[in-house]
Amino acid sequence: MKKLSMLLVLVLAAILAVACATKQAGTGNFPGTTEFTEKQMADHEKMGYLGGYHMTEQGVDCISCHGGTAYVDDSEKAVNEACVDCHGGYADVAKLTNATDINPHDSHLGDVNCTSCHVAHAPSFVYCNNCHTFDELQISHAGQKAVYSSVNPSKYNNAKPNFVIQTDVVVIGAGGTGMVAALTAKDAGAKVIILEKMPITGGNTQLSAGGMNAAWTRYQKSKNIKDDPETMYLDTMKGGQNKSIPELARKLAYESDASMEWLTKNKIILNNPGMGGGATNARFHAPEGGAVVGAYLTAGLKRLVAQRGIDVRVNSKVVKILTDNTGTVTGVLVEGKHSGIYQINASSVVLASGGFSANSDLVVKYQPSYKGMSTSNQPGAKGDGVALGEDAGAQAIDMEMIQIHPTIAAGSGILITEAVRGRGAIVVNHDGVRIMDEMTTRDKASAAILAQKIPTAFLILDDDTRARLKQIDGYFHLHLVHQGNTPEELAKAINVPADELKNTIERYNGFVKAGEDKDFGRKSMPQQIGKGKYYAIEINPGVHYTMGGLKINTDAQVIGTNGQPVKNLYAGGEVTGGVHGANRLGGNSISETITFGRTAGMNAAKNSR
Ligand code: MEZ
Repeated sequence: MKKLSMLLVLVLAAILAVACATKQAGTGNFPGTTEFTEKQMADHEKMGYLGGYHMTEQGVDCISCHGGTAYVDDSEKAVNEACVDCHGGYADVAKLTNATDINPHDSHLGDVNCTSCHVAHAPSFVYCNNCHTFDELQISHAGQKAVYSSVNPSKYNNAKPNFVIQTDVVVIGAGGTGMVAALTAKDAGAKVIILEKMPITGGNTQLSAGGMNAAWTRYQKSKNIKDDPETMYLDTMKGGQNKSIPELARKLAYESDASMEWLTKNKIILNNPGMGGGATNARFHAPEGGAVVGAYLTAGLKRLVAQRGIDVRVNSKVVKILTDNTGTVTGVLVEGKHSGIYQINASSVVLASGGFSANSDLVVKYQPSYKGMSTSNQPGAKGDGVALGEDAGAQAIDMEMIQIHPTIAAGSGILITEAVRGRGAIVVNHDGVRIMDEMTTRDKASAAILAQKIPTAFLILDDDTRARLKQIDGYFHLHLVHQGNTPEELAKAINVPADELKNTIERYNGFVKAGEDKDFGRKSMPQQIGKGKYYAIEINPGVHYTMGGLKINTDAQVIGTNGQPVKNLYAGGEVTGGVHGANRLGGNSISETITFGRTAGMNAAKNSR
């Protein structure tokens, strides 16, 4: 009997080893190249990787996680389904892990792949800490956090793809612009594949805080806010120091209401317009109650993408845009996490891969004085799209035009939305003195902070401002807010002179009452400061947005170095240059995402017919 069970164990072990080690033909488009020998699995256990732990400590075999073969697709769908089968979904796991008030299973990223953090055959890491600094978040089987590199297309000049597939439209990047482009192309009848190099979708759009600029919308009308596209266009030009390409800025403004209607039709409701920096009218639209826009918007877009059954591939990095000998784009080369290099032939390619704020080498190359600054961006914002586009013959413009946002929470990458100022906060320095018109443009607000002896400052607000903007609750949740029952108590909490802070608040309240800011000429002063408690958030400027990028025309066609459109290549969003000139207005990025995403998707689909 003992011998029989020994034999059974050996047979099972042999089956398991074969299952893990055999390179499978796979199904669908991915042959799958992941293979681990028994010895490697034992090493993974020794090195503390999750896969080895599951196998040796928990008795879980490869088949249970990999769904019957060693084949793993790049998006790791089957593996993630297996995680959820055993451990439950996000909501279930959130309940088990709410030991701290910051719960990564209940985050603005939504239901992302478990394997974004819990990695089986390499060290795990807390993905949130790419942007946050949550020292208290621990994860088992952890190692260093992942390092994301930028792409070098010329390295792939002679690369041989493992296999080739075909589609109508390839979209590079699954942030807001990419998802909008893909949805529009799909609705126009095209077969679409979205490629995303990161393990999660959402891109920078997911982190976007304040809102979307749009002029003369149904939501403004319902609140009797007067506005018009021409004023939005003029504000955009002025804010960008008149360096925008006028027809692109004009398109942004004149199509903004149609973009808002597109969102409304798709049940994404941004019905809360407020003031944004550099805007003449309240056109900075947030969701209900002033909730954070990015998480809400991307959740809606992800839902639509899933409903349409669009093929979204994460962990899939485009390493080269392919062209024929006339310079016409014919497709892309992809490096899949598991499938290796493969080729997609496509009639149209849309670049929607974002900017380069998270590529400090590139930022410093164009703006040496930004060395060492934090960024509000997700770690994948490396400027791959510009590198890929230039390699395919496109023209990059305005690369030195890089925006720093004045209010990044000090010591972190967390953006404190400018809507906090729009809803009533003021900015003081470490002497407790106001230093700017808080509603000025970002370049000027950042310069005012950087000119201080200590180059950080404090947003000062009260319970009234808090009540007007739901997302402020999030800053409390992240432990970013100091508080006091009086100005003096608050001054003590942030170590600024109490008399000065009290005088500053009283003086500002006098300006609000008189309707005139005698110190800085601030126009929009919604209310006095003094209801309920007093709050302060320490902030400093950080790299936020890259205005430069690939040149496009109003049809979202990418322009080549010869001044002509690169055939079959489209782009939208932060990967492009020319819409915002030297300085983008807050709220114009989401507007650009929807408007240019739709144009790129529509024209890419038409071109593929
Ligand atoms: O458009 C932005 O970058 C934006 C609105 C940021 C913010 O302050 O909320």
